[in-house]
Amino acid sequence: MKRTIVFSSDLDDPRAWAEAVMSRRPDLVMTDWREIEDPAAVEFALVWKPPPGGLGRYPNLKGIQSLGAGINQLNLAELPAGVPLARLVDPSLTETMVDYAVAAIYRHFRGFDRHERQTRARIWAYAAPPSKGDFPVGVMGLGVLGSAIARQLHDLGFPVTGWSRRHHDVEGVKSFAGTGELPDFLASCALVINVLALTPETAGILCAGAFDLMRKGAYVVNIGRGGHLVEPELIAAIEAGRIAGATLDVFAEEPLPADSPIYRRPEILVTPHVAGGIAPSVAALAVIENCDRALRGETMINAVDLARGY
Ligand code: NDP
Ligand code: OXD
Repeated sequence: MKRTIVFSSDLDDPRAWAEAVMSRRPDLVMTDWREIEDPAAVEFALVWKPPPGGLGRYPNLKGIQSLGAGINQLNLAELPAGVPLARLVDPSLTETMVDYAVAAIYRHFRGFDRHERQTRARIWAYAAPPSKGDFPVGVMGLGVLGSAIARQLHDLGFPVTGWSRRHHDVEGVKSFAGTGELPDFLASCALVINVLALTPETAGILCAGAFDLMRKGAYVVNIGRGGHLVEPELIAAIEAGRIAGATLDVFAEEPLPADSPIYRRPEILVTPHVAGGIAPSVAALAVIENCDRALRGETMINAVDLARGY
């Protein structure tokens, strides 16, 4: 008998996912939520966001796999009680996040953001190329993605620091941890890139108080979640000259509304939540592994600790 996985996402391609999973495992059937005929047959869910009405409509659900590394797109309070949730850790996602981080950081480091504005204004302003040694980068969050980004930046020759809940041992990266060490971490960076998990403790962490602690003229890159950033306080810090510019991939409201003041700041580059990408053909392996585990009643890999929030 085939075991049924329900698929639900308004961003990802259901056919590509069904092909990636079912070509490897003919004993599994992955079906878009709109085409499920018997909700009681569904035992596993692969979701970016749950279908309308929620996942409670599947009485025999044994596991939920997020279609992202983060889980904040899901309303945890509305998930069926007692059904375990796992987040996605996948090499294709890590690679795209590292690439995005490096591209965004180099753009600020080499002043391409400034040169773009000068180009439009027909200004020729020579400035000697900066030295990496004078451009320490701080990575907020040294989890799966943050440590991969920090490692890559170190290999490229940037001085790198990292901040997380606990200390982490990443080669060449000075690790800070906890709220007590946050001020020293922030003061150490010419650019801060955020890739924290969003929890009640980290919500709003990129705020006026944090910008005041950073070096004058520092840059901010946010690829974590929109809820980490207090958007009006970033705009105020840019207007005051404290923060020189920002690259933002995630927003409190997505899509970012067309009348958002963020669009009016030339120092801010907006990308539409594209930092990380998941290749179904690669990530299907992790999904199948977790499906098997959930169906056997075993703990899924990268299971979310709901009490901790990530
Ligand atoms: P991990 O769970 O591996 O890492 C989360 C990090 O957050 C850990 O380092 C953790 O600390 C830290 N953290 C959590 N709470 C606190 C706290 N209170 N104080 C300090 N640090 C804290 O997740 P990933 O690295 O896989 O993903 C990180 C986030 O990136 C996701 O949650 C998601 O929101 C975002 N993301 C965005 C994408 C995009 O396209 N923009 C794509 C993919 C992910 P510790 O290590 O000590 O536990
Ligand atoms: C994720 C994301 O969490 O794409 O994976 O935001």
